[in-house]
Amino acid sequence: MRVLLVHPSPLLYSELYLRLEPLGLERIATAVRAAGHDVRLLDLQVFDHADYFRELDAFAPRAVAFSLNYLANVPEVIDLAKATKARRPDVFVFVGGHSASFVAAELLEHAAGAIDCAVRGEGEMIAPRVLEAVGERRLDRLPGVVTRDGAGPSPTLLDDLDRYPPARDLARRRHRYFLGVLDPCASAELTRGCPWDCSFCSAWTFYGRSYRKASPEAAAEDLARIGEPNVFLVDDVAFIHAEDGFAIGREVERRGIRKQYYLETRCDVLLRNQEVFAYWRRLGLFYMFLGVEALDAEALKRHRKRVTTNANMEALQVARRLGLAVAINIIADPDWDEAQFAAVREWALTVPEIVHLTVATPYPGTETWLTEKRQLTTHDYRLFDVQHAVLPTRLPLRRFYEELVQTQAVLNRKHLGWGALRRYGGPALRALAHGQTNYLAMLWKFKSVYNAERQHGDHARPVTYALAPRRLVSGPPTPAQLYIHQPASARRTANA
Ligand code: B12
Ligand code: SF4
Repeated sequence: MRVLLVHPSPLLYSELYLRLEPLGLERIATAVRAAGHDVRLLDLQVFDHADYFRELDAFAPRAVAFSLNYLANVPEVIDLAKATKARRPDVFVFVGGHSASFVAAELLEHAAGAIDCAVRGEGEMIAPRVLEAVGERRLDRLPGVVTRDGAGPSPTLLDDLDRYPPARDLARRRHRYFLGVLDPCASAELTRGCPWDCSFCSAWTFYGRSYRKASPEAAAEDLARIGEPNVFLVDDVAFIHAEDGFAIGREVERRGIRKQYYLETRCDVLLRNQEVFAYWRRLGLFYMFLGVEALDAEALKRHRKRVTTNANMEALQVARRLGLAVAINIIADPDWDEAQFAAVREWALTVPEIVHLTVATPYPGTETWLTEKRQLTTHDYRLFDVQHAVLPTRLPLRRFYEELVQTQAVLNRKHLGWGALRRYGGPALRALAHGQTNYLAMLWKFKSVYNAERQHGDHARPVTYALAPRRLVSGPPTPAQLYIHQPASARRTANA
């Protein structure tokens, strides 16, 4: 069967700093190919809708699968599904991915028949089974599958991360993938899942707090296959267990793989496992993202970050000592006033790190979606991208965005424009010599992307598709309310 896998367009965030390959779809592609299908992949981050319709006509797929990791992409995917069915009624259309998993039933409602099924959970095991069942009634008896007629049992986790290495050969225009000065940049996954449970995050609810790892050999083999000189390691929290990081590192060293790496981790993990990060520094670790989230103890507690402000600051010192470029995130609450923004600005100016801001957003999949008492001010999917305020703001909305953008502008002043060129002129020129212009192009884009007027104006757009209203819970949420993949403990109780 001919199968077309589609990743939607970029959102605000990735218009500026980075653009990354659709790793989830590449892994699914391997599984679908293994089942004997003819697969193509189209990434709308680097192609446009006209390309999609051309591909639809030229390749004439029997099935089209959309990846929906981000809520803000929901309207685009629904409209593409409708246009697909209007143009080629026989095409089987299905969706899956992180956000699709949390709003599966409402996607089917919005699509009014244009989406044949939504798939909850990881895609590698189930996608081939969905294709096998196309046109049959048993579709909604498959694990994780939701149709307008019913839903199958809970999705099952992939038992072995080594099994379906990403089909990177399917991603065209790979030179468009980059991460700041790491231009071009590929992605790879060494581990999957997160055992923590921060209240604002949906990584743990998706994977049921499970944590799996690739074998050192398979992880190194995958890195060796990558043509690009730079790699984004997409793990939620890198090197939770130092011994695993060392084991992969030794395989990387043995094979003489030389790349520059970006990874994300927690401050307490960096503090605990400094040696493994120092080791990876020698292997090429260049750039690190640390989830700081808040500068005060009360907010850290509210986010259930399970880390102290002191540990966060110590971790920054360690990263500096290791000589790493570091980006951190701070969560801005819509309740912030001018003084709170000013305090973050002041702090951001005193530290060398790239300080990035997101807006506290209860979205489906997070615990706060079930527990945050403040009313949502909008249900427009497009605004659930952690760059818009979906809760009431203490400041007038327009003023809130002005403060937000002014605070993000510290980053612009320190790390973009001429300042960045002074610091990274060498790598930027080397990239340019290889025809890579993604990084250089981003350096002067800040004002067109982060713009108070534009962000404020986004709230006035007509809403065609709106998120279903929340059902708040009074006590702690149950596993059934929280998780896509049920945690092992909940599975044991259910089976007892
Ligand atoms: C890498 C990453 C990114 C990359 C994007 C890469 C890309 N091209 O897709 C970048 C850095 C750009 C990014 C940005 C953002 N991200 Co992000 N990101 C991740 C991260 C860390 C890993 C994703 C990944 O590659 N995983 C590995 C692959 C193999 O898994 P996967 O893509 O999820 O695919 C699997 C399943 O989802 C499923 N699947 C996927 N597609 C399909 C399709 C079908 C048909 C089927 C059946 C199954 C299926 O099967 C795949 C294989 O198992 C996740 C955390 C996580 N653990 O998922 C957050 C995460 C997805 N991001 C998140 C957020 C909030 C964001 C941002 C909005 C803001 C931010 N500050 O991070 C921005 C905006 C996004 C944008 N489009 O601009 C949230 C999602 C929130 C939500 N529900 O909308 C997550 C869960 C992080 C979190 N802690 O909450 N992100
Ligand atoms: S924010 Fe990080 S540590 Fe917290 S649950 Fe999400 S992935 Fe895990």
